[in-house]
This record gives sequence, C-alpha cells and structure tokens, in this order.
Amino acid sequence: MNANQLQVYLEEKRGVIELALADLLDRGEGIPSRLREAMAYSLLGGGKRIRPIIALCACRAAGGLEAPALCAACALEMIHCYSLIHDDLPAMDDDDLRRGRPSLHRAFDEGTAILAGDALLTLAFEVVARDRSLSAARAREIIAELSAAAGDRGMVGGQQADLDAEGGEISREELARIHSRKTGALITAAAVTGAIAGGGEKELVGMMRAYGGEIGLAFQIKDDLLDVEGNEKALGKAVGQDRRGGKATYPAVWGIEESREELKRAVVRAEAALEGLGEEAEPLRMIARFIARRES
Ligand code: GRG
Repeated sequence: MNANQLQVYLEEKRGVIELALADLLDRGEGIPSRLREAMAYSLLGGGKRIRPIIALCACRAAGGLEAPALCAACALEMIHCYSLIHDDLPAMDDDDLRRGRPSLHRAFDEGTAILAGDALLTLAFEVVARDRSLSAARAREIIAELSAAAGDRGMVGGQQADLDAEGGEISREELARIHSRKTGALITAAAVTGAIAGGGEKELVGMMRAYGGEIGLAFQIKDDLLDVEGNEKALGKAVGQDRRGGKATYPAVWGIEESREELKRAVVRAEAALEGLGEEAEPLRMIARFIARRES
C-alpha cells in the first residue's frame, strides 16, 4: 500500500465510522435537544478518527473482518471526543479552537460542554455493552480495557500528572510516564480492543499492546513537534500553546532533533511488534508510518 492508497483507505474507513457514529447518536426521544446538538457538534465534527481506524485494523489482523470491532471503535472515538471537550475548557487548556471550529464550550456554553463530555463518555460503555455482534465475555473484556485506559490509571491520571508537571522541570522517564497514560493508553486500547473483538488469541493481543504503546508514543511526539513547527490552518488549532502553557513536551525535554529521532525509533519498534504477521497487518504498519508523517 503506497501513501495515496493509504489516504483512500483511511478516507473509506472514516466514512464507515462516521456513519456508525451518527447512527449510534440517533437514539430517539428523551435527550434534551441542546445536549444532543452539543454531542453531535463534537462527535460528528471532523477529526482523523485514528483510534477507531486502528481498532478496525487490529480486528482485521486478528480475524479477517472489521465489523465485530465497529461498536468498540465508535466507543473509542466517543471517549476521545469527551477528552478533547474537557481538555479545551477554561479550567484546563482554555482553547477556543478545535478541529478548525470554535471549541464546544465556545460554540455552546461551559455547562453544556461538561455535560456533553460526560454523556459521550458514558455512552461509550453503553454502546459496547449493547453490541449484539460481541459475546458477553468479549464485551466485558473490551469494557474493562476501555475503562482502564480512560480512567485514573490511564488518560485521566495522565492528564492530572501533566497538570502537576506544568511549569516545572521533569525527567525523560517522568515525561514518558505522563504521556503513556494521557495519550498512549487510549491508542493502545484501540489496538487491543480491536484484536479482542476480532477473536485474537492472547499472543496477538499482546502484540497489539506492544504495537499500541509504540504508536501512542509516536503520536504524542509528533503532536508535540506539530505544536512547535506545524501549520495552524492544517491543524485546526493554535500552535505554540505548549510552550506558552509551560507544558511538559518532547521538544522541551529532549530537544527537537532528538525528538525527531525518537519518533523514527518508535515507528521502527511499532513495526517490529508486528513481526510474524503477514498481509493482514499491513494497514497497521502503514498507520505507524502515517502517524510520523501527518501534518494535522
Ligand atoms: C480531559 C480527561 C481529560 C483528558 C485530556 C486527550 C487529552 C487528555 C488532552 C488533549 C491534549 C492533547 C493535545 C493531547 C495530545 C494528543 C492528542 C490526544 C491529540 C488530539 O488527538 P487527534 O490528533 O485529534 O487524534 P483529532 O481531532 O484528529 O481527533
């Protein structure tokens, strides 16, 4: 698969995920219209959909099909959207722009943004619990993975550690610990839950955990580099925010050149984690390279 074919592939997968997300949001009566509109504004308002795509690809690597992972993939995107909504709030990063549009609390109001984030987080678990294409045992395993990745030992814990580190000096090890939870945990959960949905054996799930850890790291380093040298228009958000906010980032702790080198090494390690797998893992290999190349 060359770079153009990958773009077409990613676009096609995005389409599948967006249809499924719209469908899952459309749950009839009983939801206050302002809350429903706020959830849709965030969940259907663009984004690369990289976490759900990874889940579909990992499912395919495990069992040949992607369909069993579709609900888990949507759940991952819901959790991701909630985290972005809350991260943009004045009490956190206070960002006015997200995905090229006003952030949710700017387009609506802070109270609605908090509630829409809460509702997306809880909907994620409902969606997997109600997924009829999964056995009860697989659904339970997926919910356990998602909640561990999102919660106090995962993304929320990483976010707190990041807040605590703001403005101070930290070591490379501490930086890695923060980001493996804040960004890495959910990306790892994407690869792992996709493999579980596809019926992957323990060994394959382990390979996906290793792969996910490396691409999660690569994703964060690239994100930090884009904040230094990226294009505001392509990113759909302001650049230079990390330095202004005294954030713990790879360029700040490792320097730009070494960050670029570590990014390359993480991609090599991610591909090595897939060793022994064949053609079925090709999209996962391409995604690892795409993460390092992305401009948004
Ligand atoms: C508020 C609980 C809570 C957690 C926030 C995800 C996060 C933790 C903060 C976002 C800040 C940030 C820039 C993190 C770095 C990596 C990241 C999650 C980038 C945004 O994800 P993309 O690039 O976004 O996948 P799109 O818009 O493409 O979905």
